[in-house]
Amino acid sequence: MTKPKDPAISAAIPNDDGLMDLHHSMLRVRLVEEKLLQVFADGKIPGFIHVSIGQEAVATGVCSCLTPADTIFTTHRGHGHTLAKGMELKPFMAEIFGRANGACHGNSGSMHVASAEAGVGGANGIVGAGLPISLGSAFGTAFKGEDSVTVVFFGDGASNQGTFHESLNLAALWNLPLVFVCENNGWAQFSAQKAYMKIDSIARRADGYGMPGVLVDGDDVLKVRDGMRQALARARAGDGPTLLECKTYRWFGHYAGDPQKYRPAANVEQARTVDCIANFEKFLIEQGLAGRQQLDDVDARLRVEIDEAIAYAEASPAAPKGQYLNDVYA
Ligand SMILES: Cc1ncc(C[n+]2csc(CCOP(=O)(O)OP(=O)(O)O)c2C)c(N)n1
Repeated sequence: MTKPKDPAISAAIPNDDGLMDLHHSMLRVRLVEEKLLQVFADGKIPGFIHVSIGQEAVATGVCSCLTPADTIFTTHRGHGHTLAKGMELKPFMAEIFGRANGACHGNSGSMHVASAEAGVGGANGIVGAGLPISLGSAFGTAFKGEDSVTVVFFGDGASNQGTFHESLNLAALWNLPLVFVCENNGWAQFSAQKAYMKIDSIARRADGYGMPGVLVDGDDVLKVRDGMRQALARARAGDGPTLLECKTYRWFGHYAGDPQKYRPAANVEQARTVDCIANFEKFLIEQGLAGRQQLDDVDARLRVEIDEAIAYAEASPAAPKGQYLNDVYA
């Protein structure tokens, strides 16, 4: 087994195969979303999509620490979280296309996709709505004595919703096995963070509710993993929730096709100088863990897998009208 060249890194990271998995997961999310942008522009996807390109280290860093029994809840910008948690690509893609063979029979589309098998409790188009739902999920597993953990992803904008504050308060009070992951990309729709909140770091808010608030570099997959591991250990030991803030950058607009007239071009350029995947590839090569050709091969295999998933989605029948109340839980 190849070891990282730097002995300090080698001691901290005993399993180099795990590192290649992290690369695979981040690159898969990026390539899937790049493809989604193309097919969306071609008018093949109903509704809106919101991509997380540039933010892949958060999804991968967090989800790589979880087991299939753990459950995540995500947002309108949730493709990466869903795939990194283990949802299969073909039913995912068919769902985004609104097809009957999709994971939710074409009823959910991009913004409400869910998969019980993969432990994806659901995306949500209502900002901040995942937080109280995750509270119920964590309460349920704790009540039944299971040792699984619930994780909820949300944005910096969502941290101003009442649901954020109510959920953190109750989760801390009840010592729930829950990790709150704030993916802070500096923007909420068309507003920069400093236009809607006075503080820089959302992690500081944890103190007000009696739980640890941890701020990590959300563009470094290994740092996200370190933060997540600590939060998970706390949750699994019955010590309660953690607020993990991952600072990252939004490379594209709020939604696919957003012309971003409200955003200075320099801000977009600056965001794109921070590339979690390119940085991680550099690290793998420098540490002697992968060669350029090997990484290019991963890229090529992923593109084949993605093309097959698109073909599967396009060949799937459209979701029949009139079925929309079939899977409603009441
Ligand atoms: C309750 C509610 N208010 C407003 C909106 C419109 N809206 C959709 S996404 C968004 C911004 C969310 O920002 P953030 O939570 O930071 O997530 P990001 O888009 O940056 O991932 C807003 C205001 C909504 N969908 N739901």
